[in-house]
Amino acid sequence: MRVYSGIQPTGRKHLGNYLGAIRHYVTGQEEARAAGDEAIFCVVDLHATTVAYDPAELRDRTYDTVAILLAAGLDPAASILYRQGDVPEVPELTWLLTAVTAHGDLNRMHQFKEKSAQQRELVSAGLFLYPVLMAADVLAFRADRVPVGDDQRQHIELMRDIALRFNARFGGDGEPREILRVPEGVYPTVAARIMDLQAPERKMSTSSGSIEGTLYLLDDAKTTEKKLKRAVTDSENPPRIVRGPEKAGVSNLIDILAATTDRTPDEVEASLADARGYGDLKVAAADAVNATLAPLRERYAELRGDEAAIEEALAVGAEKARAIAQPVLAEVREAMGVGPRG
Ligand code: AQP
Repeated sequence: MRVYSGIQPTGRKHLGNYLGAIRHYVTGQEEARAAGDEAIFCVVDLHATTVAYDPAELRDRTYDTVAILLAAGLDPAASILYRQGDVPEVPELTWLLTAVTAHGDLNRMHQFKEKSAQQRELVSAGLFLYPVLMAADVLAFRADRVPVGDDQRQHIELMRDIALRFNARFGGDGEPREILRVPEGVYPTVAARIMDLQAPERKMSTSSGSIEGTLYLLDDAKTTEKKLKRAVTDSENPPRIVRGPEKAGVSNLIDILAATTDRTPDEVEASLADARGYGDLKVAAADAVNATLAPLRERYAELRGDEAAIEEALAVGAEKARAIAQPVLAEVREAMGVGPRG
């Protein structure tokens, strides 16, 4: 059972990234370890080049992101942690997979529509091909399970279609051979989509949110508390601490509190049934978020300064990753008739 996931080294990582993805990486690492396997995690620097970016900053953000993953509990001795740009098999596979990717499918991707609308100077071809690069990331490792937040569902479905279409087209006659494994997305049951605190109808996001609406993992405890206390709720009188379609802000705070205290949203609602108002929910959420993130914040401060150690961990990861991806790529090339006969 192989677990795989990737994260962009863009911007500052936020609570949505943590609750929707990073903390499940750690669980995935432990599940894989128990099954005698290594989970694989990637910092996807090539994905980050698909929108306007600053090259020097990309390297810094890559170190920031690796340090966050390590601080959250990823162990490079137990898992494979690598930087996407260090594994050239992946961009090569991306190109090969474009042969079985429909242009129309890429055109339908929500993320492409949203992000292309945000670009001021250039909508790059890379942004359009982003989902194929993401498919290659996972398919190069024959991963079974991909822990991601809810916003990635469409990309995962496309990745599955690409794998199925590849096997059908190049897996031989009769019952097609599974050259590429068809992976499954694994989505959190609570907090799969954390919303912006100031605009709770929109997801918390690196590129499109406001600073006030985004809880950065490395915000200090006071800032976290301030942002949560100012979170948009609603004007229901008397206030009701329950989830509902008309209560996006309150629902989001309930989800955050549930995920950071390992309870269900129903349990959180029950525990606050006698609360005087939304202030109680906000204070409880701030305390829980700060308690959850305190060890990560502390550990990050210890790790981030040593870039040589981070590079060393990434080099080990890249070597292990390439050893897995190379035979997969060789099989893909052979099946597609690319290069010399194998
Ligand atoms: N709001 C969210 N709630 C739950 N999960 C989320 N994820 C992202 N936002 C939320 C999950 O985080 C993982 C990493 O996502 P990424 O590689 O796209 O990193 P990012 O660029 O920092 O993520 P953003 O904020 O989503 O950036 P924008 O909005 O700029 O694209 C993924 O598993 C994702 O599902």
